Formats: sequence, C-alpha cells, structure tokens
Amino acid sequence: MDNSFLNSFTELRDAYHEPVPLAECAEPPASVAHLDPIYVTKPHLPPLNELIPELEGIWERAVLTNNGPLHQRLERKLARYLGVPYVSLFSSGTTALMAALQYLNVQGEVITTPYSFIATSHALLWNRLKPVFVDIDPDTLNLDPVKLGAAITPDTTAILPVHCYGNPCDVAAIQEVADRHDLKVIYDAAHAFGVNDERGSILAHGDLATLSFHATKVFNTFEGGAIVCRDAATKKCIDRVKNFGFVDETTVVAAGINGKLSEFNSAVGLLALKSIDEAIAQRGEVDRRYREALAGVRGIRCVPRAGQLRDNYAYFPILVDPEFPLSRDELYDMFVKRRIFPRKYFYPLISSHQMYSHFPSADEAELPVAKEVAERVLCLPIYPDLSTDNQDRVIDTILGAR
Ligand code: T4K
Repeated sequence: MDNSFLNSFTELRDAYHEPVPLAECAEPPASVAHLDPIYVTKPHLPPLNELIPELEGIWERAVLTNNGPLHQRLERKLARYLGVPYVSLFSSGTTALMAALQYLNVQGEVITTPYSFIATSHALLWNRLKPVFVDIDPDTLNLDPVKLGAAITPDTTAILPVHCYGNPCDVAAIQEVADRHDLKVIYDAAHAFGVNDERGSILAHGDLATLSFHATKVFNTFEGGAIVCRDAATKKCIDRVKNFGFVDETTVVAAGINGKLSEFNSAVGLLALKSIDEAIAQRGEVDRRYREALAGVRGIRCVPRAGQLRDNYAYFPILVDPEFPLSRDELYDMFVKRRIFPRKYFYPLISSHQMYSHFPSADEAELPVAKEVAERVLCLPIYPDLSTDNQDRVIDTILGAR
C-alpha cells in the first residue's frame, strides 16, 4: 500500500497560519449594532443554581476525574435514555472516534464520506489509516451505499459513515456491504443523539457508534463524547483504551489514550439530561416554523428529515439553488450584514482540504453530489430558545432577498 500520505503531519507543521477571523467576530456596522447577534446554535445549559451543589459534591469528594461517581452515573443514565446497552464516555467526539478505530484494530483503508466535519477523517489520519472518499446520496446527504462496492480494495477494512445532521444512514444497505466484504462499520453519530428508527436507537447499528457532546450539539457536556457499545466486555476494553490502556495499577495492555471525561463535565451532562426532551421539542418547533415559512420559496430547498421515528432536529440545512436570486455565498453575506451567522456546514468538503486532496478518491469528478451540496448548503440557526422574533429575522432575510 502507498503510505506516502503518512508524512502529512510534517508537511502540516509548515502550513499553520494565523487563524482567519470569523465573520461573527467582525465589528458590526452602526445600522445593525443594536440587533442581537444570532448564531447557528446556542448551547442548551442547565440552570446554574443546580450546578452549584454538584460542584460542592465534587469539591468534597476531591474526585475530579478517572471514572468518578458522576461519570459512572452519567454513563448509566445515558444508556437508559438512549436505549442502548452501554455507553463509554469520552472527552470529545474526536477522541471517541480515534479510540473506536483503535479498539477495532482497523488497518489500511477506510471508506468514508467527504461531506462531514473534518474530525471524521482526522480520526483516520491520527490512526494512520487511509481515507477513501465515496459520494453521498442526494436525498439523505449520507454515504451512498450503492457506490460503496466500487471503492472496496483488498486493503479496505472498515466503513466510517456519518448520520449527517442526525438523519440516519441506510444502515441495512451499509451492513449488507460490510457483511459481504467482512468490513467493520463505525458510525460517526456525532449529530444523532436520541435519534430512533423503527428498530430503536440509531446508535445501535454498526460495530460501534460514536457521539459528540460538544457545546454546539443537541446534548452537551461543554466538551465530551461517547462510544456506544453492545456488551459489557466491549465497554470494559474501550474503557481501558481511554485510560492509557491500563488494566490495573501496573498493567498496560494497549497503547491507549487519555480520553476521559471529567466529573465537572459529567455533572453538566447529568443536569442537561433532565431537560433534554423539552430542548429537543423546542428544536422541533423551530424546525417546523422554518419549513412552514420557507415552503414554496423558489430556489430554497429545506433538507428533509429522513422520517426517523424520533428526531433530534440537530441542524437546519437549506440548499440555495440557482433559481434563487442570490448565490449561497451572497445569501450568507446578507445574513452576516444583519448580524445573523449561519454556517456552511459542510463546505469545503473534507476531501478538498490540503491534507486530503492528494488522495485519488478526493477527485471531485467522483464526488459530484457532495461537491454540489457543499456549494449550496447553509445551516440556519436552530437552538431551543431561539425566539420567534429572532427566527423571523432569519426567515425575513430569505424572503426579502427574493
Ligand atoms: N464528527 C462530526 C460529524 C462532527 O460534526 C463533529 C463535531 C465531530 C465528529 C467531532 O466532535 P467533537 O470532537 O467536537 O466533540 C463546531 C464544533 O466545534 C464541532 O464539535 C462540530 N462537530 C462542528 C459541526 O461544529 P465550529 O468550528 O463551527 O464551532 P464554533 O466554535 O465556530 O461554534 C459555532 C457556533 O456555535 C458559534 O457561532 C457560536 C456557537 N457557540 C459555540 C461554542 C463553542 C456557542 O454559543 N457557545 C460555544 O461554547 O465547529
């Protein structure tokens, strides 16, 4: 196998630049300075006064991390809430992905989607695995199972799909390909907290599924993540991977990582879980209002939810088609001028970033659906306490541009 891509870290060292300032950090013009900024999301936070007693408990126990009591309680409560057998908490969705690939001893090439947050493929590079990009389905915007077969080589060992925006992948079709070629399946379910299909949690599919509990996610612990496991033995091994590979005080069985979630983050998660159903219902209402207001707007397509039995309304992506008077970027600029900050999730494609663009599978001619969607997508603000007034500012910007 060609391993030349493994040098990319050395090349990267020379490629760091000063960060490009975000549009939302720029000084607003005087005409809109009085308006509240509206960001793509705003974290769902538990009441601060409920956190204080939890912090007092942490201070009394002086157990700050390393599988403390709040960490254990959150793992149990999440497993029950999500309807999955076991949850192993992690410090982020990215460390969860990295550890899942380690635990399954994935080698060689991994088929994945170019249409995701960069962390999906970065987890592969950190494990010295070669990403093989396959195009997405135009309806679900998830990895297209029909195109998987052609990407499989003797070096392929796994598939890493993403339930993008919380819309489930075609899990049956993906599993069928995986079984036929003896491949592992790891779902990056960073967006899919609480999503159920007709068989229960979408997180139960594949060999493993990983979650992100980042501040921007439906359920957050400030930073955090998890691996969903099917059985206790798997959880036990994964717990070791996230704790340097320790089995006991003196025995290390794997080159593990420090992927542990702290007691502080666990306390936040336990409190956030209490009101998560209400937060998701509020998101659902925001989703409903957008769909109602934007239905029939020529050139604006609201990406449909995939019909999951239980949804989480994680994102609200629209596609700006050529029939709309403004391009996606012009519409984005118009939003920013009004202190509204949607995001182009996921533009550019992962495959077009410099550490991926040299892979043969990054050729955009082979990724036509992903390329087109990335050029048209805009994720509108959606979060539980987005006021109707502020949502109307978002809607009016689109309607006014016609
Ligand atoms: N796989 C997938 C498919 C993912 O989408 C992600 C993460 C991962 C894996 C990795 O999971 P983690 O390792 O992150 O747990 C954000 C998030 O940082 C990232 O977690 C997320 N996906 C990605 C889709 O979005 P940015 O760079 O756009 O975030 P940022 O900081 O610009 O925040 C966006 C907006 O959210 C801000 O405009 C304001 C608001 N915000 C953000 C933060 C951090 C707040 O109001 N409060 C906050 O604390 O990447």
